[in-house]
Amino acid sequence: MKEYKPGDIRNFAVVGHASSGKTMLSEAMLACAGVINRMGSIAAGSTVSDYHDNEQHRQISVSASLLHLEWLGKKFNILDCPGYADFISEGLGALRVGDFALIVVHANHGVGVGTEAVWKYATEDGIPKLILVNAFDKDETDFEKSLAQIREHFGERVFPLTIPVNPGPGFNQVLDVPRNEIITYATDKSGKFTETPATGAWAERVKQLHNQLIEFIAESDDALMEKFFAQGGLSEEEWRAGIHTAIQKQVFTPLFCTSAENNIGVARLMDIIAKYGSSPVDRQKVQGTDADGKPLEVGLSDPDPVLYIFKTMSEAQFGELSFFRIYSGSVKFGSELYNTDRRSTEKIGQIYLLNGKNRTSVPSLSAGDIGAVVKLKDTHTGNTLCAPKRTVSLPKVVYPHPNIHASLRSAAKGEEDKVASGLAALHHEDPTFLYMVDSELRQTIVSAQGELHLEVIADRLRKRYNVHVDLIEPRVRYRETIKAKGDSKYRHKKQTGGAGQFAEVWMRIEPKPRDTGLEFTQSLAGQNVDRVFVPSVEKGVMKAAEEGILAGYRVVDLTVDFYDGKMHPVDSKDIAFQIAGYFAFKESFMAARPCLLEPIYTVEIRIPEDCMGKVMGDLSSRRGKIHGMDIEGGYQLIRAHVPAKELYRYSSTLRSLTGGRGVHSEQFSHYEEMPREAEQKVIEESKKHRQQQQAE
Ligand SMILES: Nc1nc2c(ncn2[C@@H]2O[C@H](COP(=O)(O)OP(=O)(O)OP(=O)(O)O)[C@@H](O)[C@H]2O)c(=O)[nH]1
Ligand SMILES: [Mg+2]
Repeated sequence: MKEYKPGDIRNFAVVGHASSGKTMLSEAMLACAGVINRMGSIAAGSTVSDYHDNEQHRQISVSASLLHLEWLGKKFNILDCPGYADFISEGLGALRVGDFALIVVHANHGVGVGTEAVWKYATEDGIPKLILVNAFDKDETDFEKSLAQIREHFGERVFPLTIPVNPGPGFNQVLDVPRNEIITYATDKSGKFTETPATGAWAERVKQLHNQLIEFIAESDDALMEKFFAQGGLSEEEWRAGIHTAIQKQVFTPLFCTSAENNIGVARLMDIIAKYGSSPVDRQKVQGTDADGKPLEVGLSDPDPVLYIFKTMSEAQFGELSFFRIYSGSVKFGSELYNTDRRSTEKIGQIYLLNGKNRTSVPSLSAGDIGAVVKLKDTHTGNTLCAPKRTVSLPKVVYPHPNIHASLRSAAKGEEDKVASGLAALHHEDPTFLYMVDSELRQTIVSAQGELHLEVIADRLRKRYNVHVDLIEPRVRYRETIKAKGDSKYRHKKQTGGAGQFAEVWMRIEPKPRDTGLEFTQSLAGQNVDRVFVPSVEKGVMKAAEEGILAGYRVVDLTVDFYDGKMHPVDSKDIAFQIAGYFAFKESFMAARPCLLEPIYTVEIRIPEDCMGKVMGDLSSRRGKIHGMDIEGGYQLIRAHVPAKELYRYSSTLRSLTGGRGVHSEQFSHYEEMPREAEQKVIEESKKHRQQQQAE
């Protein structure tokens, strides 16, 4: 395998809204470069990139795939990312290690939420963007309209380098602005093309665009600008030398037109990427921190290796694969590197170049390149690997919080350990998926980025770890409390068989303010009850409070006062007072106007203004109370308090109410008394639940 200098490497993430043609574009690039003889298709599940079962049967990308090829002597490392918002972590990792973003927009559907999101992320990562408008072979495309819409979103400096000449079915010609030519592509999907000079109206059009392009380029460099004014233009040599810098500085954002499906327009895009695209040399230095957390710069030409792990994945045929980008030094098979985040040493196993699932083993890779390594023992997504003598930690990608939750139910007994280790491994692989074992309600809550993400996680768990699980609605952590004072004089007496038991507990309870928990006191006077039984009574009370009395939820916000009782010289003992305390508490609780409290969440919702009506209507049907509204960057912000129960799968509802444009975050706020009807429902359900458990 050839070694590539950093300047000869093109690392880029192919990103964009769902189903815009990113995977087909990647496939077309592989065909152009001769990596594959013919293009596969999404329908047949035969693309190099979408090789996982769950991608093939859903016909969408679920994980980012690494592909590589050589074009005009340059090595392309392509990261084909999923467009579904649920799998945004894949795109975020790829954008972090890419030197530019290739943003794909579907010619029929235009800029979508997914397009805006990746634009924002690429901007935050400080990498240049190239836009590709795809599927010009479709009916009813309109180049001018697409361009105008894209400019509306991303600014007037979006500039077409190619324009479709004959859009619609049969589309195979584009006007090439830098070359002043019409390029005609072969219709056999080989990507081959012939060139002829533009004539007539096209010649006029291209001349005008050409001048505009040269102005952009001149703008990116003072020396070029001076020449531009002195000569009244730039020579071919001059503007070609300047185009790279102009793209780096984003003086303009190049736009291309293609039909990925038919491999039209792709080869010239690859030419431009090879000749003028960003390479690791354009980002020579990255900021990290040393062992003490002090800032430290990692330079491309530093001798010591520094690698960032942007993705890990467990594959049946490989085992655990860790994807990395090298920011300095090189990585060799058999060498040892230090994992700064885990504080452990890793031995580097086989290093691979990948094309989807096809791998080529290489002995080493050097600065600027991207590859994968197998069987690291304790390295996860977001970790930095470096030379043991110079520890570096590169900043981690910040992932969005999961906003959809479900409870994972084991359908078979005895699989708990397998489920637990599977969940831990899946979380390390995909940090946007979280899980929590809720010991109070004996459920495991899994949280993800969307419904589909949850399903994919459950699928992976079943297939990889061979367990039987399904997803159900989580139980809400209700609380029980009282609204009035109550009391009880409870006698526990057992005289049948064996040693007798006797205890009498007199108890008073009364409400306390919200969030103050349960307080146990004693105000015994006289000698009716020996003080040694106080802890016994307390134990009984606490047991009943833990178990719940009304509906099986923890009792809170009240004081219990054990003020008197009776005992028997022989039969009174610890267990007798525990039992009496337990029942005395239950009795006084039921006498004190008991009620349920429900958790209320603060929800922040961001939606386009035209969705206000629908979203507000839906919120009020969920018993939501609005307590703040703002306008921010053309979006409407709503802050509301919504009961936890009503938030189940809210993110899916919000997506469908807003065409995917609405997002929300939720955070626990406080407990509140429930409306009578809702309370009755919870009590009924808990009764049923208990009966079921008893029957089992
Ligand atoms: N007519 C036409 N169809 C296309 C073109 N590019 C992709 N498609 C089709 O559009 C659908 C989506 O294409 P993909 O390549 O999977 O799109 P994607 O952007 O990778 O999708 P996700 O990764 O799931 O977000 C598939 O049915 C493709 O065959 C194109 O240029 N023309
Ligand atoms: Mg795809």
